[in-house]
Amino acid sequence: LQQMSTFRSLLEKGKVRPYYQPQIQLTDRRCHGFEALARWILPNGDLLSPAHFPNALSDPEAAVMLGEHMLLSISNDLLRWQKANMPPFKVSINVTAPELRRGDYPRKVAELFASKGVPLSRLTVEVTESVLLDDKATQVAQALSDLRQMGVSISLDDFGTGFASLTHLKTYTIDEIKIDRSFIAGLNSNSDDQAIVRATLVLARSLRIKTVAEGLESESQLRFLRTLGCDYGQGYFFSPAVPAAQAERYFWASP
Ligand code: G
Ligand code: G
Ligand code: MN
Ligand code: NA
Repeated sequence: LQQMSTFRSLLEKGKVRPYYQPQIQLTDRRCHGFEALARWILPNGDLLSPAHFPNALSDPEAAVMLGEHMLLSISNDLLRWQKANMPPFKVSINVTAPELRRGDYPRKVAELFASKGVPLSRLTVEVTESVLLDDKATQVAQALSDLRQMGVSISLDDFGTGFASLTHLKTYTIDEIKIDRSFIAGLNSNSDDQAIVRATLVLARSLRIKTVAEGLESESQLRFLRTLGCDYGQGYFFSPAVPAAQAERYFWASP
């Protein structure tokens, strides 16, 4: 309980912020959008990823708090970018099962974006397959379906590492899959990884699902993925996640 109120005050003090990692269209290297990644800014200026937040992703209550905080911050950034006449690029947010289980998530997202005057088509919700396999899978599926009807895009994160990926592509209406970085890492050396990535891209294209390669770190990975028709790339080769102001500069500097 004490830890929860500590986490809440951390969020309220603005110590946790979305950082934005660019997603680049591989054909022309244009900036297509950004994935928002939570960063805890420590007193000495160091950044902590949620993987190291105490409880943030394992405790349902903390996950809900983090999600609300991220969504509010992202909507504020989107509004500011809209006022600065930036083109309507997309922003992705990572969403967990506890948030989607609650039933009121789509309505809350809709109300927040309506209050800012930001269209819901600016937002992509990233879920992992484990979210789809939640105990309350029916509620989760309903929430995703409602979000999509409202104009939010749905992205399947860490694709290929979970269970029954192909069933999910059939059951849910998915706009995008993110090929897990473990497959991208081996692209230039491992023929199994090449085969998996190639097959995933063919499958996605025939289902008219967009593809993002995660963890893109080299020019040779970029060439391989572009040749095979992968739509977007995200990784240190382009940029790590950066603060909102730097993301804005990155966007304007991109082709
Ligand atoms: O950048 P990286 O170290 O942040 O991310 C570590 C893990 O934390 C990844 O699995 C990423 O999806 C997740 N993550 C990053 N930001 C958020 C967030 O705002 N909400 C949730 N639920 N997960 C996040
Ligand atoms: O699980 P998810 O894909 O949402 O989280 C993204 C994670 O990948 C974050 O921890 C982010 O910092 C990390 N990441 C982003 N780009 C790269 C990259 O090029 N290489 C590696 N190794 N990790 C990356
Ligand atoms: Mn993600
Ligand atoms: Na991922």
